[in-house]
Amino acid sequence: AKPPGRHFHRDHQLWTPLTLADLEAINRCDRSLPKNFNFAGDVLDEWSQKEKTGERPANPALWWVNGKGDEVKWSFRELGSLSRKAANVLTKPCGLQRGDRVAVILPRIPEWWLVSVACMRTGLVFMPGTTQLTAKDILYRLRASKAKCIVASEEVAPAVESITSECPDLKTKLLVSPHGQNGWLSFQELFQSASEEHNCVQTGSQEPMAIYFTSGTTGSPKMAQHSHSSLGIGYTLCGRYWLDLTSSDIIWSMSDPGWIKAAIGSIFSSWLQGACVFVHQMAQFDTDTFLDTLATYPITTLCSAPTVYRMLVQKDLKRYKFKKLRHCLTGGEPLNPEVLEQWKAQTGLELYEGYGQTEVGIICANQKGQEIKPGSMGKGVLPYDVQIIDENGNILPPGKEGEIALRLTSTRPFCFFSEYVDNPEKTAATLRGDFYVTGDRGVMDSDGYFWFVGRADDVIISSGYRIGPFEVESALMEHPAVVESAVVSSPDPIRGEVVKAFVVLSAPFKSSNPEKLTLELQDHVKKSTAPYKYPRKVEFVQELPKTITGKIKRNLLRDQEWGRI
Ligand code: BCO
Repeated sequence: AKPPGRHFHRDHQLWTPLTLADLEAINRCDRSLPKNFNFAGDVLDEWSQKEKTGERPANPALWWVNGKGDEVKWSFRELGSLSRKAANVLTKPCGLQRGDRVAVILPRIPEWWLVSVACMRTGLVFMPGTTQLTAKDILYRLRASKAKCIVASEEVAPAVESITSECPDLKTKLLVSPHGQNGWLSFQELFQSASEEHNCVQTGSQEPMAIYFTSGTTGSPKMAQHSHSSLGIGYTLCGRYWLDLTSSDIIWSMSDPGWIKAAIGSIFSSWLQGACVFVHQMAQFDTDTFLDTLATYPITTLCSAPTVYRMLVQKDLKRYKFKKLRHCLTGGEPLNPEVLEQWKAQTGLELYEGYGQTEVGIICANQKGQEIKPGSMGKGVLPYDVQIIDENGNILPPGKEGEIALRLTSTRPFCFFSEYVDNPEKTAATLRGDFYVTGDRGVMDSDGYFWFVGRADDVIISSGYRIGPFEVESALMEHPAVVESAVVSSPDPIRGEVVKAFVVLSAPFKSSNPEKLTLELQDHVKKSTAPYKYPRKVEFVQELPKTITGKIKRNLLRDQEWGRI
């Protein structure tokens, strides 16, 4: 039961730091949320204190390499002072104020961590995006969010430049690069002269902290907004029991900084436990470099998409001796049991799958110490009550397929996203009776293990990316060869599923060479929207199957692809 009206220091004058046990108690619903919470002030600065008093091992907070001999190692104390400098850059020369939204589109460079923590310190709402975003994607994000500032790297700057005039709310462009550019403030230059003195803002626990864009079946991506506590406190149990981290560990979670998985693995879960976050900035993903990294650095914990493990088990893993690796995790898409078995046979290590969503974080996991059932994504994790429900919101018994859902108590769980910004209809559509519906279908067995079946809608989960068919169809429609198209998932041995486009050609292109036209369309999509969404398979058809009202039957095409009809 919750202790009645238990409040922490910010509501009284007494200052007692929140301990990890306090944060765990909040996650177990044994304590109420504090009125105020700030991850930078309440967690990172506490680890900095523990470093000072010798209560934390001499393990960096951030360890970054780029494979070209460059290396950065920061303690929590250094991360503290550098992120305070970055906070002063954002508030002083950039003129940003608490609550302003900041788009952050950077590759895996140390500055991404500095800017993210600086946003927390100043109460700015950060909106990470992958560097694969095109000018059109960035324009949509800046306009939809009315972002005041964009922080970008050199490779993204030209795309931003091309659309800036269409973004009236954008006041500041901050470039992270050793070279200056007209119309941009230089992060490096301003950082040099910024003060290390900064008072962390006492943000409210439920105050907005971050926005992630998520794709659905229809329309453009939605803005899922998270609060300081949903991200900053909500991953305490995940870090301890799924990632099995302590302050002596070094975790390599290799998601691109644009995805919430990077925030989970490379900020919140890891730093809540005081672990070291390891980052390898690879120019391009490459299995040899990946394996060499595990053999070179004392990484204890690895978290990567199933696609990466599917690529790795193609190699002769016995040739590699991993320096310190002891715990491996995966999530973002379903893991095939064969890959788990192959990984275990070759490395002697288990693979602990977790399942979650940008909106609600980790929902199910194979936690350390729990028996793994290959092919299952584990059991529901606290504070969630995970159930399988039918279309009317009734709980289904074990063994029955239905929609994976989270039972809601009288208040919205604190670790939930707060809303889809400016989209009350889509926010409301996630609720069915007493449940939040994930949009994924699954089965729970009699031991309480969950098994993923597939999406309830048309969203495609490929290589760990969630891809909305509408976005790909819209990109294809811009090409003169395309009269209409239907985009569905298709099986793939490495990527789990890939994007397949069924295309009806316009008259002038009907006699084109199909291979050449396929490449042209793929190239076109890569330029129009983030390249990871491009259709890896294209089939030209005379017409698309439709309902009597003219709606394209994507489900029919998908079932055909998966051999279900
Ligand atoms: O495979 P291709 O070469 O044909 O195409 C690739 C790239 O070459 C291409 N591309 C990239 N930038 C380009 C470009 N083409 C033209 N111009 C550019 N500027 O586009 C394709 C991109 O595909 P990719 O990203 O899958 O690349 P890659 O190298 O095959 O990487 C493989 C993975 C596995 C490393 C990558 O797919 C990956 O990181 N996947 C994981 C995604 C992830 O982290 N998802 C988590 C989402 S958050 C979540 O699930 C919530 C959980 C609580």
